[in-house]
Amino acid sequence: MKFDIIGDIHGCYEELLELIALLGYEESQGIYRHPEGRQMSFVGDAMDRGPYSLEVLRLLFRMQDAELLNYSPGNHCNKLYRFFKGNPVHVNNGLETTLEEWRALPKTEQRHFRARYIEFYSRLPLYQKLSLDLVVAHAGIREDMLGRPPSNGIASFVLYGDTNGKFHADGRPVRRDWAKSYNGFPWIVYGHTPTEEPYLINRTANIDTGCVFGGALTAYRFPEKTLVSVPSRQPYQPDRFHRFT
Ligand SMILES: [Mn+2]
Repeated sequence: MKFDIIGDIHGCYEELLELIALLGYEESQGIYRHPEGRQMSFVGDAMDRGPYSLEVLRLLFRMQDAELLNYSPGNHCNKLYRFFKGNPVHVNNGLETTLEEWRALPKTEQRHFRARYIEFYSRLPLYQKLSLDLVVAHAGIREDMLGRPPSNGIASFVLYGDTNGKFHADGRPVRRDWAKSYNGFPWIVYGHTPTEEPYLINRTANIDTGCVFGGALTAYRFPEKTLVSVPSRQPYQPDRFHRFT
């Protein structure tokens, strides 16, 4: 099986459709299939901050209904799930934009969307083991975590990354670069931390090129290990991009 792994979308529906077309997928009744049988995979964080979070999610729901979805959640997916379940969450960091779209729906559609999202999320794996040599996880994963039973430690790593509980003065978490010391066999494709260019090191690929911050939406083709991207239509916010050193 060959895969096209797509980075953090964050509501950038127009760029997503453009990228899917550029990758050669064809649409029929809202479902996207590749003539050569390739499959899409997503690193998560489909929603929040960008303009069309609900449309992105509806596309993912249809793919899930057609049993063609390879998707594992990011921290934004997890927070929306907790909100819809009625748990107390801070409505910030882009969740407010998704909720604004959702609250604009008629009440019955709101209820239906919430129930569909809860079902969507509960069916997702923590990370995707797509083949012997390919794993997709939102913020990455360490090799020693692969194959271990799910735990809070693994869930936290996969959703939020390799953080040490410390924060910069502006409130951003201090991010540790697990990929720099990764020496495992499977390729790990992930997102979560926006960078100006895909960050490729060892057998890892961070493909969050900050589409919602005016960068690009990027796909990593596997096993070819080539990159395909489309430019963002959002305003460029240079201070939102991380620099791995
Ligand atoms: Mn994220």
